[in-house]
Amino acid sequence: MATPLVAVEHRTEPQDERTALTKEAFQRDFFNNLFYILGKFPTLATKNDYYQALAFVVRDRMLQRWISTAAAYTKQGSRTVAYFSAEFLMGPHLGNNLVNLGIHDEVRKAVTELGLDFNELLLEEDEPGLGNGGLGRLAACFIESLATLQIPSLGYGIRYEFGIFHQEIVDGWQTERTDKWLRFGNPWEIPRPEWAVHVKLGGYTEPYRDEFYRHRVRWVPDRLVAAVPYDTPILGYHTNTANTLRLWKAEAPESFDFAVFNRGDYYGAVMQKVSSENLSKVLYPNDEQLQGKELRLSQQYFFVSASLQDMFRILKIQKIPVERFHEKFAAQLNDTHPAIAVAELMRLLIDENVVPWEQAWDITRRTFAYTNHTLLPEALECWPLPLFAKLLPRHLEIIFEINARFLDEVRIRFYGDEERIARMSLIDERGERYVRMAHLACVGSHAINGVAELHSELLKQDVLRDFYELWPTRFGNKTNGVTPRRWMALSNPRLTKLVSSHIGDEWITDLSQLRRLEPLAEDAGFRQQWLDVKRACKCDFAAVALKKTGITIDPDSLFDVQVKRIHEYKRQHLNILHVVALYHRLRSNPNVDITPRTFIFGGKAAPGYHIAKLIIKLITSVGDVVNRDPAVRDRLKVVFLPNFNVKNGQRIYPAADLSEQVSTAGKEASGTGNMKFSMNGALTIGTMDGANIEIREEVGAENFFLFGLTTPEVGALKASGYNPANYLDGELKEVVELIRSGFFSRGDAELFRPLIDGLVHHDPYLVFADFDSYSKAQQQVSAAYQDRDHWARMSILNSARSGKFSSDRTIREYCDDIWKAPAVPIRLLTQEDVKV
Ligand code: NBX
Repeated sequence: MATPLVAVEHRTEPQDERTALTKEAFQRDFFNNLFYILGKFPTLATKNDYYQALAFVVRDRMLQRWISTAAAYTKQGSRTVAYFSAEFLMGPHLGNNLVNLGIHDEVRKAVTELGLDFNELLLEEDEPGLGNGGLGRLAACFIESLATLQIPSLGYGIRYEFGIFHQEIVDGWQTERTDKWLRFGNPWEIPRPEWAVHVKLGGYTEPYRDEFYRHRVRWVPDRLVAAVPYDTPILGYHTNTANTLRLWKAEAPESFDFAVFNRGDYYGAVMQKVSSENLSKVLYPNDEQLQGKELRLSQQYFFVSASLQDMFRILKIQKIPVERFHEKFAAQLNDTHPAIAVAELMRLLIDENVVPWEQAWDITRRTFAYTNHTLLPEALECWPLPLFAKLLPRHLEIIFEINARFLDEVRIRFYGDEERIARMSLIDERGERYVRMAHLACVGSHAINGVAELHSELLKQDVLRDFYELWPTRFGNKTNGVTPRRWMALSNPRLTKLVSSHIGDEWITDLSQLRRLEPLAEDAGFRQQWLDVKRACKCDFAAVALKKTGITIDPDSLFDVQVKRIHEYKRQHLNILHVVALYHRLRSNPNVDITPRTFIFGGKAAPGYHIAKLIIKLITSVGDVVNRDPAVRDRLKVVFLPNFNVKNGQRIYPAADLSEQVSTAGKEASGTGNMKFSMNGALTIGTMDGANIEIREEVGAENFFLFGLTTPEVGALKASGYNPANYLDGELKEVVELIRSGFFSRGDAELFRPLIDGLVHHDPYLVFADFDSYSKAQQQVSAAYQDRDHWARMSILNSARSGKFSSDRTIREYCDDIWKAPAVPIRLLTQEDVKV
């Protein structure tokens, strides 16, 4: 046997010969896979075939961990975290699995030696974009941290056939194409049809007496859908743990559709099959905006019911009585999307396991905890009662009962306060009746948290104030984090190498160790190396930008980046107004001395969000003019990078000098992009919002460009009757007039009117009120960037002080305070161990 290439001190026992970690074995298996799995030989093989052949090389080397992990948890009946999320924005698996297995560089060498371009193969992976933005990506970071911390856990969600749409820019406008990520197959998942379950929908309920003459309720559905689990292994970094992401695919249950209901009606049966499959067909592309569609509620119930049934199956295998459900499982609700789980667990306990109400309620509350991700009122999920009754008649009854008992408790605590009762009710009865999912989540959970200090405070003072007054001890904060494996080690190998060469590599699992870089900020040689790394990343990104947009950008200009979903509250329009102001300054005084900048934007707008789409059009239109104008002499460039996703993000964060985090104070729950930028050495220009506040606290006010109104100031200004027109003077007025005149729209003065009129007359997110302060902060940025040496110092300190924002820290807090789930180290099994 050839000698192993890899230092594998984290592995407690050797793999077998079949999955050896040698260059020879990698190469041998690569060609075997091409031949035996893909049925190709090199002349006919596509790049995607090569990617898949490599993916299977890696997958084979994960299975020993995966099987050993499952075996250990099953045998020990370990306490398990179940992370319920309608979204998991995983991003490409191959690179991350290579990093976490500790074989990235060795496999790269093996592939390169075969004459193949390793990076090109990695780019072949169609990323699973099963999420909209921050919330879905947070779920992905969390399950990676859970595995790294060796916590038994399952991610439960939906295997959407089409993930978040693919964005193209056509004539400056966003257009959407479906995301066919499964087109060439998915080497990372294993279907488990043997564990499929049935999910009921619709119909009616009826009381009956069982064989012991007990009062029971029967739910007679009018539809059944089969939920088939597809499992993906989630590796911890340099551990033996491989946890599971279990995503449900909807299928038609043969027996039910074909035999019982549609005898003789072949066409009808096929149609029913198609409609069943619709449940996991497509991810709803709206973030922070409720759509109120029946299919969306069906999706939520579908994955929640399947997951809870799966948890009962696991209990049974491990011979744990249902009464101990909450001892086996800690279930986290990622926002209210899975909140129907509260009623579903009650139903499963009461109706299907004959547990008495009080005990079932106790189990349910001890099982669930709820994370809120938004303060925006339009994002709070409320389902019209008739729709709810039609789809989930039994759950509505259960919710009414939960509500009656809950409101009794409120009545006693707050004697005579009928207004409070109406405010807190699970049913909104102010007009048309709605089920309030956030209230259901609160009532059914033993812990409730926000995702940054400010956000958690505002929850208590505002959105969930009544619940806080009733149960203050249930409320807490868990500031978000991101995984340094994907967001540094994988995406920024140059920085990783530089950092590790000075402080070793323990920072990858203990990010607080980055603090040891602080003294190096005073070392001129280190600063130069740091700047060299940043410049190389900028050059890489410039090549990407050129390829994707045709725009040439200068790596020595300041890369000023705003990438995130397009939203009025995130204020991409504040940014572009400032770009126009700079342009105006340059045109008015061609000799003005400005710091050359490249403004980079990226992000998707919800397809029905017209103003957001118009903001994209404004950005691309300003870019068209500015990028072509010789008077600007390449001192300003504006790039809109299409289809911002995890893959593109991995190239953008390392290349950024300046991170734009400019939401109206009090609106962005946390942000997580802000953390990725800071870790990779970008400085932030930002408001006192979300986790920006904590980033500034960590990195130091002197290394952060603060601007804008604070949350209380926003409140006061709005209360006093905000009139944006009052701010329309000086440079801002000239900027607005320039856009209004049609200068950026080939003379079409109507094109941007909805956006501009909206700002002048309403401006709900106080763009005008913050413009002056923003513009001044940007001048400080420009001045600071002139002193490259000082900028390097600030950049190093941003990274060195970003340790708090590792999702490992966040997950530890969830484990300690909410889940009470200890680590379970995994001993690798050999094939001998698993023989029957
Ligand atoms: O969750 C985001 C917040 O806006 C961020 O501030 C925060 O950092 C992040 C993680 O906590 N929320 C978010 O991404 N929401 C959605 O994507 C979303 C998706 C569907 C939906 C509502 C919101 N119906």
